[in-house]
Amino acid sequence: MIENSINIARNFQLETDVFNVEVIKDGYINDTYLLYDKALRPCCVLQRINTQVFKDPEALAGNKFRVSRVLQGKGLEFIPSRQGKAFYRDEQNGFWMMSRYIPDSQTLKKPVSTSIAKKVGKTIGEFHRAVADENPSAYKVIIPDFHHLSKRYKGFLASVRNDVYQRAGMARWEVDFLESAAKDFFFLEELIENQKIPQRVVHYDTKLSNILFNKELEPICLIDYDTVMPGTWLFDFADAARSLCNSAEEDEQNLNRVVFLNEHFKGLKAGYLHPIEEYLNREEKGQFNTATGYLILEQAIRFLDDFLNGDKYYKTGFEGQNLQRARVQIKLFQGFIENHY
Ligand code: GN1
Ligand code: MG
Repeated sequence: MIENSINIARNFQLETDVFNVEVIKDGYINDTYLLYDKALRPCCVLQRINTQVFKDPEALAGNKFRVSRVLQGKGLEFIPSRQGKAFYRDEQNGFWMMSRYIPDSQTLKKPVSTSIAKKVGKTIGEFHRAVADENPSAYKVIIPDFHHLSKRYKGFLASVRNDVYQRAGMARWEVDFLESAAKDFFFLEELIENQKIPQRVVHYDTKLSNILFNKELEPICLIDYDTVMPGTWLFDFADAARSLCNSAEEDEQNLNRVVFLNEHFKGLKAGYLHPIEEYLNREEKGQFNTATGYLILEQAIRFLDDFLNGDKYYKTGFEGQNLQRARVQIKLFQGFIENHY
C-alpha cells in the first residue's frame, strides 16, 4: 500500500520525490496518506476517493478545485496530475487526488475549550462568507439529499422492516426512539423546499477534525471539500455543533461520558455569527436549534441504518461500532433537547 502510494504520487505535478508515507486514519470514507519529501518533511496529502460513496468522482474533483480557487489561498490547494487533470486514475480504476500539506498545521483532539469553540464558529462563518457570492448551481450535487432527514428516515424504516442482517433485534430501543423523535424536525424541509431558507454553497462536513490549527491554536482553515455542493448553511453550523459540543468521541463506549456542552454551543454560535450574520436571512437566523437537533438525529439514523445493512458505508474497526456510534448520537440528542426545548 505504501509502495503503491509512492508510485501514485509520481503521477502528480509535485516538485519533489516522495520518501516516506504515513496512513492517516481519521476519515470514515476515503483512504488518506501523508507523504514526506527527501528531508522527511510532510509535503502533500494523497487521497483515494471512495467511488462507492462518491459515484461521480469527477464532479467531486471539479467542485474541490473550484472552491479552492474561490478561497484564494485561505484553504487547501490541489495539485493537478501530470496530464493536467484534477485527479489521477490508476490501472485498477482507483481515483486519486492530491493537495499540498499546510506546514505546522494540526487537528485538535477533544475536549477543546469554549474559546476554541468560538474560533471554530468563526472559521465556518468565514468559509461561508468566502463562498457567499458563488452561484450554487455552478457546483455539482455530490450526494443527492445528503441532509434530507425524512428521506433517510424512510430508507431507515425499510432497513428495519427488511432486517437483512437480522440485527434490528439488537437495536429495538434505538429504532423506536428514532422513529418517534425524527418526525418533529421534518418541517425544516418545507422551509428549504419553499426557499424560505436559501440554497448556498456548503461544506457539509464541518466536524472538528476537518479544521486545521497552527501551533498557537489559531484556526488556519477548513479542509476536506468532498461534500462541497449546493445546500443549506444551517447544516454546516449544525454539524459543527454535533461534533464540537459532544464531550466524547463518536464511538464512546461509556454513554455517561457523552454530554452536550452548552457553553460550547453558545461560543460556536457567537463565533459563527460574527463574520456571517449580515448575510443570513430571518429564517436562517431563527433555526439554529432546529437544525442542530435535525442533524444529530440524521447522523444517528445514518449510523444505525449502516449497522442494519451490514456496515457497508462507514469504515468500522470493531463489531457493533456503528450501533455504538448511533447510541452516542442519541445520547447527545437527549442532552441537547434537555437544554434547548
Ligand atoms: C463521514 O469520511 P469523513 O470522516 O470525512 C461522512 C460525514 C459524517 C462523518 C461522521 C461523505 O465523513 O457525513 O458526518 O463521516 N461523510 C460522508 O464522522 O458520508
Ligand atoms: Mg468528509
